[in-house]
Amino acid sequence: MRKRLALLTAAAVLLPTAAVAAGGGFHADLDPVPHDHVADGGSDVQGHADLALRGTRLTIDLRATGLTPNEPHAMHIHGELAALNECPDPSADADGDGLISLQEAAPDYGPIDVSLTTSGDTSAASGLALERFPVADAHGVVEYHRTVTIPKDLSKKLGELHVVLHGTALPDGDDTSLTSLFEATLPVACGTIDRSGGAHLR
Ligand SMILES: [Cu+2]
Repeated sequence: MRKRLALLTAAAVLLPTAAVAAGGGFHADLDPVPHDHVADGGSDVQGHADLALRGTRLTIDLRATGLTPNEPHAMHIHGELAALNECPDPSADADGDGLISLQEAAPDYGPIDVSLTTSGDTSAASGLALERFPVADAHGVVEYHRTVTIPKDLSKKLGELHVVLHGTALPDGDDTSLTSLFEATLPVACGTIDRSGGAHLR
């Protein structure tokens, strides 16, 4: 009996290490994608995502502020090995309009891998399913919690990918709602997914 108890204790001590090997905890600090502040109406989206991976089950806890209130915001995990897999810097503004568009940012952070929708499909096919993305509250805050299944090859690369939030109402007449696909897809915040320390595991 005493021997079994000792084994159980040893297993409990070893478990956190095993969890790291099989997946583990990740996080991403979401910072504004650098736009010209006149061009984007002073968008300043910041946030944080905790990601817990167990096999191919990924639990995402995300909170972001500064989003266009009462509007849906597309959120994705982006990246591929062929892309640079970094958040875009001001040099990504190829056409010089002061905004880094979806197309201009793609070479930096790569294509959509996971769509952080609130229900249903989470593949790249749902990348623009705005009716299933979280809607910012009246204060521009999005809180998101969901566990999704991701492709196995992606689960192995999670620590090389990015979380990107999209959508801002530009100061162009109707500056309180997303009136075009350009506005709905404009990347507003990006964060590198990094492996968390053991303290973040749960
Ligand atoms: Cu995206």
